[in-house]
Amino acid sequence: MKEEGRRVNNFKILEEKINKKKAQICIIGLGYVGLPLAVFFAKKGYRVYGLDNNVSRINKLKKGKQYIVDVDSKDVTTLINKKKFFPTLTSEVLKRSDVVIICVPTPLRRVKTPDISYIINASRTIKKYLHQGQLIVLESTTYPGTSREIILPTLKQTGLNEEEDFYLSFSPERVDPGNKKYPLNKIPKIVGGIGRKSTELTKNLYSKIIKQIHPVSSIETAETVKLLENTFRLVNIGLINEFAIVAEKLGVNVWEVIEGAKTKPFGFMPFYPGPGCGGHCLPCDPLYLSWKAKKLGFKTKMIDLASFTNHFMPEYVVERVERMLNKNSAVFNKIKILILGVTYKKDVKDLRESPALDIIEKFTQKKVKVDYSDPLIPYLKINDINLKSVSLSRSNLQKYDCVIIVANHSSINYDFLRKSAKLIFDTRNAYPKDYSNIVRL
Ligand code: SAJ
Repeated sequence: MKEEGRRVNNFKILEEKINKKKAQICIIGLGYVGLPLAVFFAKKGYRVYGLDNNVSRINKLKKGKQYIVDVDSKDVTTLINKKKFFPTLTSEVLKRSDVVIICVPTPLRRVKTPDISYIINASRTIKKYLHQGQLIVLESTTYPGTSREIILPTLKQTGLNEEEDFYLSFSPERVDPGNKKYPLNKIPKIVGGIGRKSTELTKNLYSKIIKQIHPVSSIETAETVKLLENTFRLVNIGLINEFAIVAEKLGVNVWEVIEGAKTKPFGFMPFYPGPGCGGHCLPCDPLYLSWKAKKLGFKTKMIDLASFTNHFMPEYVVERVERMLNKNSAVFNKIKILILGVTYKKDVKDLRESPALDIIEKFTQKKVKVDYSDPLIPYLKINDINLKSVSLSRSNLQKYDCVIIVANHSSINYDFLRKSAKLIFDTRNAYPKDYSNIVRL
């Protein structure tokens, strides 16, 4: 077939496969982003390969075990039995895949610089099997330029060309773990291709499972949209955390202040103070932007300042508790503390960057006896500290000089807790009303 003919054909062939649900899709990375995406496409009738290098994950999926809060393991089993979803460890499936969606982690290195090694490895694996008419989509949050500067050159080493032989787009994931109001298919999707055809094909693909698709003019624009979203959250969380510190000095209830400000029908969006900012996204993603900006000769300040403030909150929590207990003339290293809820946010079984871990470490460094209780986390290992979740019985609660609410899980019986604990430091406004034995952040 002539060069031109083949290239026009690639676009039409793939478009038709997508429309007829004949396109075979491979999702690389079956985490909180990749697994829900795989399930949605498979439920729509596509044949989906789930490629992950984590043996226990693949085994769990094959045994119908759940490990992602937003995915029902029964769905996975049904889709596997219907031969629509194939969890696999072997990258050979890429040979048969018309669409490849990369959903791998993009963490930070110890020195707080981007670690895109997972994206690089995925690109090299895809390159081995890259063929005519394939669409590659990156969903992992990363710095603007990653697709064009890292993925594209890797794929072009095959001698194939973008927009003719293969297609390449960025479409940021927007999953909010545990948010039942906004499942994946109800969250508008940003798509930006390396060229017009890539954007078109990606828009068509996602429109099969998501109502609202928002195409943008370039792949860098799509990468940057995502970073604006998370930087916006990080900076506002930093702002309200600093506000909480000032409010305490002013002797006003910051939660009441926020409720008051929320009555303004325009120009205000509520954020809430807390013991810190955890999760695998917000503490990390914005630093991808500040890193790239610095490379381009501009030192950002807001992101770094917000990160600093958020990272200070665990220390602030310890200092507040110290002050509270000193008032009761407790000798600090004789007291016992219970941390209630150790995950990075309520009702999500995830410890990554959780402020509770910093709080436990800081108390331990002060030689304070600290335990934790969390219905989602039976055991906890922090460096050489090994802890087991304490049950919330009245006799147990009575043993602690202070209970600190760090993750306000919905399953906790807060009325029982209030009536059983000597003193509660509530960092999440779990108790909107005042009680004599409860102090708020
Ligand atoms: N937090 C506060 N105050 C707030 C909001 C959050 O202290 O007002 C804390 C939380 O307790 C948590 C951390 O910040 O420790 C992050 O919480 P989050 O819900 O903002 O972040 P994630 O990582 O669970 O999910 C977010 C998504 N969240 C929302 O949009 C509500 C969204 O930004 C992304 O889809 C996702 O990160 C991602 O993957 O980037």
